[in-house]
Amino acid sequence: MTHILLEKKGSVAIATINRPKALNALNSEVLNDLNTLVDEVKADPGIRVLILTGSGEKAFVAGADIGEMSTLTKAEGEAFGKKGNDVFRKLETLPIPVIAAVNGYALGGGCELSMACGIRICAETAVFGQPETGLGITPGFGGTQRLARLIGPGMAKQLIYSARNIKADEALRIGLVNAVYSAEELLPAAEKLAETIAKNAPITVRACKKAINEGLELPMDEAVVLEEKLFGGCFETEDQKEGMGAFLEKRKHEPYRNC
Ligand code: DAK
Repeated sequence: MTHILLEKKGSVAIATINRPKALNALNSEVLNDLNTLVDEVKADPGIRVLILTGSGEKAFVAGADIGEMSTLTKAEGEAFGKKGNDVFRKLETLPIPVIAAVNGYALGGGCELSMACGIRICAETAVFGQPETGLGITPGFGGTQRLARLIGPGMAKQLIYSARNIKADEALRIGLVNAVYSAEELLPAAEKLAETIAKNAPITVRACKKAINEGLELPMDEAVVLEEKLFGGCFETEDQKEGMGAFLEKRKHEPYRNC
């Protein structure tokens, strides 16, 4: 990968989008690297949680690359949108949890990328927004869909139609992020959260992600059936036996082994 740095700390992987001169804007190369990243993380059974952040002090991702997009034809624009949507969907459906540590601007495709991660926390300096209507385009990497699902259609419409950027405190108030930290505390907080998640039984954490993501797309009667199946699937795993056995024996469980 040319524009993504990948570091492993125990069972937590930290991926940093590293194109600071363009505020980590998403060009085709970065999208290709994101695709490779998801493949690599998925293929590594030792990784239980992925953190995604941006390099430098200013930006998480300042959007899709406006220079690259400016000359696209209609057909090329559609293909660029598909490329972004495919890789964001792949990230969203990665079986393990993904935490976006938003360290600065998360505009356009950057806000959309953070929303494809299941959990968002940010620095006080973070700025979110979907500025596309001010550029003569619509949000093209899932923004109209994920923002409306996350913060409700009324607030999503206001932000998208107005192309207004919002700061971290407003993002917290409307539920776009779960927590705000000082810039220095952001990554340690993301790592602490990731380590807490990584200590729990991995099979069940993955099952919970699948249940929430897929269940939200289903009518409730079908969603609870999905939950029942995933719940049933946890039984007879080594980790379920150890977790419940430890409780009954009044001892701390051994580290979960992902089996
Ligand atoms: N693309 C390319 N380069 C960018 C960029 C971007 N999105 N954002 C920043 N840069 C570059 C700047 O051009 C500048 O490069 P040099 O001039 O130094 O070579 C460098 O990063 C530093 O930026 P600034 O000098 O502008 O830094 P400031 O601190 O003054 O301002 C800023 C920071 C984030 C407020 C400003 O850079 C800015 O407004 N950036 C653009 C933000 C933006 O509008 N983002 C949304 C992009 S649109 C679709 C597919 C995808 C999408 C839509 C449709 N389909 C195919 C349907 C997605 C669209 C978007 O994401």
